[in-house]
Amino acid sequence: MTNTTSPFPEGFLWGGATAANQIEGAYNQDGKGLSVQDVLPHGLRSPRTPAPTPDNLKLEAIDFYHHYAEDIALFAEMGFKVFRFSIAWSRIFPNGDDKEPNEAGLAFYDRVLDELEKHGIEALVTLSHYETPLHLADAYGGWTDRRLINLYERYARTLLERYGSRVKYWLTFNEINSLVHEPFMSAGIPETEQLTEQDLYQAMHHELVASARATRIAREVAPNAKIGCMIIAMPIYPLSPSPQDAAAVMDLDHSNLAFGDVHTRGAYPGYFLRAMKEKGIELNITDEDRKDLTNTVDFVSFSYYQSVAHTSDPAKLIRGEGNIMGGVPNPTLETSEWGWQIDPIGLRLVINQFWDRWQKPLFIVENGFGAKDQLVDVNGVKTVIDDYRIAYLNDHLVQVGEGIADGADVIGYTSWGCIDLVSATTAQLSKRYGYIYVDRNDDGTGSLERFKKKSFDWYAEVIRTNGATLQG
Ligand code: BGP
Repeated sequence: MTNTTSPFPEGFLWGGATAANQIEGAYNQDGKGLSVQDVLPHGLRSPRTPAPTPDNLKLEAIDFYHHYAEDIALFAEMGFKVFRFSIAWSRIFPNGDDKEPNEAGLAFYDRVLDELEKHGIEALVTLSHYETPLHLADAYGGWTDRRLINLYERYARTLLERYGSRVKYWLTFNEINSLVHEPFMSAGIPETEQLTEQDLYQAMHHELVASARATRIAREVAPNAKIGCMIIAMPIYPLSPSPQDAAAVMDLDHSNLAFGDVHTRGAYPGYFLRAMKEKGIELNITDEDRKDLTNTVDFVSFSYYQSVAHTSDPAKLIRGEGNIMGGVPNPTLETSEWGWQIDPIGLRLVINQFWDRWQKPLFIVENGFGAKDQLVDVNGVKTVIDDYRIAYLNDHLVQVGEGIADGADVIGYTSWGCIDLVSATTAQLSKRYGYIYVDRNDDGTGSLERFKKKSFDWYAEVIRTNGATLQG
């Protein structure tokens, strides 16, 4: 049945999301330094390489660096109200600790913003999306080193001063709760045998302080900017109805929610302090840190791809294939080709949980279906008949509508990989999310030509009708 009235409020920010390392390419052009992604040719499937290697698709990615105008025009054709992209830290500060920013890098994002403004598309900028400058990983040990707070502050100030009047929505760290699961990709932390949980949680603290400082700086230099945190949302179901399983779920959920709690409440919650104590971890938290943390965010953003199950029974604690959070597979759900469990209703659950808990506007900044696409010829036009993607997105958006009807203040939705890009976990191009197909293959061949998929017109219609055409 088609909705006749849409639950989506007027002015809802429809759009798409990307990250610099997954689209830009031009990895060493115009003064850009290396980032951790330039030495992760196979994502999380194999260790870093000492230097960039030709099998790393991210070095060229989809060459957004030279195709941005064409791509943004296609987003505008779909009616995007907002476009999420990240700024590559190493394009601005090539080593991360340089005294002065790289003007050529800054100028590139000026051009991107010019193009967005031309089409009336709002920018949603992530400051740090899995792209820590490689020098900060190699010479500092990434975010385990407290000095990164000041280096990030300099970077954030540079961006907020330069673009603060043009960019309204900012995210400080992509999926900040991934740090404890994927330290190198998420936070430039070398994964050596010496790495301890103490180091990881100290790094988490450094990022939380840095995030709060960015908010503080925004208040000073960009008063119209809205700052959000960004976390992986993952509903967790008890594998059985036993109270033990329910308690295990609560503990695991807490380990995620802590990141949102600090960002929205300005201090560590009791359950987190208890967990640190029980792990024997003593965090180095200064009085200045505590003060910084009180700079809380304007909104909460999150990615949502899947839910997981959890159990207190060690024998049943099997790690699923899913995304970087792992989790026990839920026997009631189907999975994508990459083992990610598909659960639209889970999205309504997290919208309600986050809204009830934090009472801050919510922005869904990632959601989507990674699948293999077949380019076909329809009446002489090349396209992809991606009904599976349309079904996934439709069903999730219907649940966003349900969450809004439940009373949650959801301000926008940017589907992940609105144009095909290089996958973060597997570094493949064949794991496609886009409304726009990009002719590039896993072996690096391809013309980079862009083609509209069936979902392109479908999403344009959803946006045009503000969600009224979704099939509930
Ligand atoms: C999130 C990341 C994105 C993105 C997405 C899909 O965790 O923030 O960068 O890539 O997941 O994951 P993948 O690319 O591995 O399919």
